[in-house]
Amino acid sequence: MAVTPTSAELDRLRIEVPSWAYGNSGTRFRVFGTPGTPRDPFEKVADAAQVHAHTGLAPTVALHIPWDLVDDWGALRRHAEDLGVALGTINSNTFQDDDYKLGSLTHVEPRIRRKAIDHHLQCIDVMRQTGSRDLKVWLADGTNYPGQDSIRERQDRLAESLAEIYAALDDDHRMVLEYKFFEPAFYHTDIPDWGTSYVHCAALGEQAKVVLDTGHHAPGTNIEFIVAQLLRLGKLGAFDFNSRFYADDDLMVGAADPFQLFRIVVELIAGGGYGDPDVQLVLDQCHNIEAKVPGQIRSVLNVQEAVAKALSLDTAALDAARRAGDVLLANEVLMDAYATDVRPLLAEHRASKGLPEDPMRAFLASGYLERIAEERQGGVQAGWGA
Ligand code: PSV
Ligand code: MN
Ligand code: MN
Repeated sequence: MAVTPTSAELDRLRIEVPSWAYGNSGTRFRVFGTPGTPRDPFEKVADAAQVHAHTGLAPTVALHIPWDLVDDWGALRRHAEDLGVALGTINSNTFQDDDYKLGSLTHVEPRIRRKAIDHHLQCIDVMRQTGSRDLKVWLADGTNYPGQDSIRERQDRLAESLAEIYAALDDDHRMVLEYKFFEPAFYHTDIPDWGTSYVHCAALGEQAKVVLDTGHHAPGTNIEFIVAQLLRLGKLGAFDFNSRFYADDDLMVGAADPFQLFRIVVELIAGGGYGDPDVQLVLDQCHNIEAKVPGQIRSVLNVQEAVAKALSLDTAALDAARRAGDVLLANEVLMDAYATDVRPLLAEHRASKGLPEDPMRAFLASGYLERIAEERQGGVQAGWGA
């Protein structure tokens, strides 16, 4: 009962990859090194370009400031373009500085808020040079103990700080505001959920949108509901894709729960967000034990499979079943799409675009990993603790 997605429909998929996925990462127990780890942002972009070259799905690379600071943004931009990709979202960072121990944009001290706001203004300046549209704000702000600070006053300070940053955006820029229900703060976080992010974005204006990171919810949360609601409100600006078993695990998207990913994409399509450049799909992952470029290739292919399955949904049959109140049939139509083996179709689709039918095998056979292991000595950690 499934339908076959068209080539044009499949072609609308674009996934941004994060520069930090190519650096070494780990847990607080250990960071394992990987041979060939990039030593600078240029090498991270080169690795990201491999993902796009083999999949045709990942044309932009998100950067993190200050992890990816360079002297010459024009040179990094040209380097990316020469390799067939572009620089994408600029992520701010107010979580690795002692000054931010008790907060950044929400901090009780004006001096610290000023510093955090200025950092975001610096990021906006970087965006002008990289040609980036989106400033992504994720804050580690929050408290660990009841009574530690005023939840209400922190919201007011947050609103004020965000307004100053928002006012500095160019007309073609956006601010995308991420929420997370815990960690590193454990009692409360200042933007714990989509509702809080939405409230701030709505107050800021049209250029502010919510970021939904799939790993930032309590277990059991119905994420596709949030997708449907934010699309309905015109406020879903971006996804950070990854998957989790327990907390914010940042594992490969589609690895822990491919059915959840499918359900999310079904709502994305139903709400008109699929293929809409205003709903940016981004990976936010770390590859602690697996090779990084193949990990990214697997991830974008997992998203592509979920999209192809969701595009296989017979929406007319689903609609008819829903109107008839036929619960079992509606569920069956949905599950038919999920059960469709889209791999042959996707292999054919890739071949028609001059891409390898099996991007993973093609990349592994290319010799790239061996070459970077030989050429790059002393790669750095992906920012965490660096
Ligand atoms: C921390 O939870 C985090 O994973 C957020 O999801 C950000 O998007 C990311 O780090 C990069 O700053
Ligand atoms: Mn994220
Ligand atoms: Mn996260």
